[in-house]
Amino acid sequence: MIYSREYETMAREDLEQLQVERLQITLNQVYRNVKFFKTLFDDKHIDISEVKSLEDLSRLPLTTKEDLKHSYPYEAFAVPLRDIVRIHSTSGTTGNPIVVGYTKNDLNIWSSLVGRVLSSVGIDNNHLVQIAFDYSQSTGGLGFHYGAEKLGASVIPASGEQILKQIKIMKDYRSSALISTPGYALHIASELEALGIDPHELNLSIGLFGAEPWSEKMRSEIESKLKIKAFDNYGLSEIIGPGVAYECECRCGMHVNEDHFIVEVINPDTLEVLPEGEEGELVFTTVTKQAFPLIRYRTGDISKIIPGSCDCSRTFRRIERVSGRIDDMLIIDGNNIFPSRIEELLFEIEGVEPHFQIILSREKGTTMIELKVEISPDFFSIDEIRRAEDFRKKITNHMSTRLGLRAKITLVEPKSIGRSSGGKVCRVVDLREDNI
Ligand code: DLL
Repeated sequence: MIYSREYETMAREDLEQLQVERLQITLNQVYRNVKFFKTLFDDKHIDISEVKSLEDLSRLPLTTKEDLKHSYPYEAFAVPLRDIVRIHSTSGTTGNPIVVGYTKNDLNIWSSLVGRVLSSVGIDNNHLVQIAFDYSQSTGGLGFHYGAEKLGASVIPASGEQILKQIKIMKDYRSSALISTPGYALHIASELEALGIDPHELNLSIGLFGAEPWSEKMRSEIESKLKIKAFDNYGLSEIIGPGVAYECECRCGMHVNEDHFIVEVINPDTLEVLPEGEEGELVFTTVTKQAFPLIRYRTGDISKIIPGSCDCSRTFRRIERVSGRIDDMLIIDGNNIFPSRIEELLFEIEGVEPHFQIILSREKGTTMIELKVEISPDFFSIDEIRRAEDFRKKITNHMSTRLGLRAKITLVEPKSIGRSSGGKVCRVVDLREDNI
């Protein structure tokens, strides 16, 4: 089903004209209202009135996560705080998060864009939609909630619930669609198996998954274990949250909501714009956002624009499933974690050597995290086991309270974590077979 047929199937020429007009408005808005963009454009001698076509976009400077962190909390907002009605933030970045604001109009657009995502996989007002995304600062829970309500679906906000409660809700309320990370869907599947519940006893038919990388292999596994059809969707908080790109029933790439976001793919080293079909880093420019507009934002996500058109009749271009990151950001159950942040936190604890290793594996669909930490030889005598246990708990608490990272902490002897010939510790060992 096509939610906004007028836009989603617009002739390319008209769409591109609309993009240029909206881009020009956005450029004026950021130049006038966001000090960061004014300084950036002035420093690079950019005259925004000379941006007259989509090709001109590539002459504008790129924006990075790092740039936005310096605008903490509200410096990058393009409207006064009195016009902001919702605030979310990113997780996992070093130091301060990136705070993203929404005006009433932004929220309206956001829920329509999520409405498109849901409609494209067949969700409508006959569906009972169980949302298992976090409803707090991250954008997944509330983003999908408002989109599903806008469609008139019956929404079950189930995010905070334990897995057994999720399953009880799924069974008793007869949920027909599950919205979560793909990892969580696998976790539910394993738990159903353990409980001896046949998925045919459920009413579930559609799964809409995103917020973390997954593979075709994982899609097949989820589909066969839950007896559903599973779809991918992509988004990031800085751009809007979920609602940036979505699979349709053809499942051959994700359509970008191009009337609101201009997509480019760049070579992350040379920063050159790449042609369709070539893999590189996704870059987005928002063209309708009021509170938090972004120009040429580097996502760090690797993908490509798929050439050609789609059988579904949508004219929005498609991006391929995200195949990885250009940086070392880890996505664990939908949460973004940078190893550099773990390092920073470990340094705050006296007795920790600057060498650690993160080991990721999957158990019953859930990501298990082990953090191996080398301890200083001067810090423990051989008999101090109790002290070592307290120390382990201290690291466990530090990671959990400061980063939300629930990891098994293993203390290891100095120099016991493998080094490369250059002496570098391999920071991440990812044993999750289906993770890309
Ligand atoms: O993950 C927004 C979202 C929520 C999208 C629910 C889809 C569903 P952030 O927490 O800011 O926002 O994380 C954004 O997650 O840059 C990607 O690296 C990764 N990501 C999101 N969707 C996908 C996907 C939300 N379908 C970061 N496949 C992005 C692979 C994804 N990676």
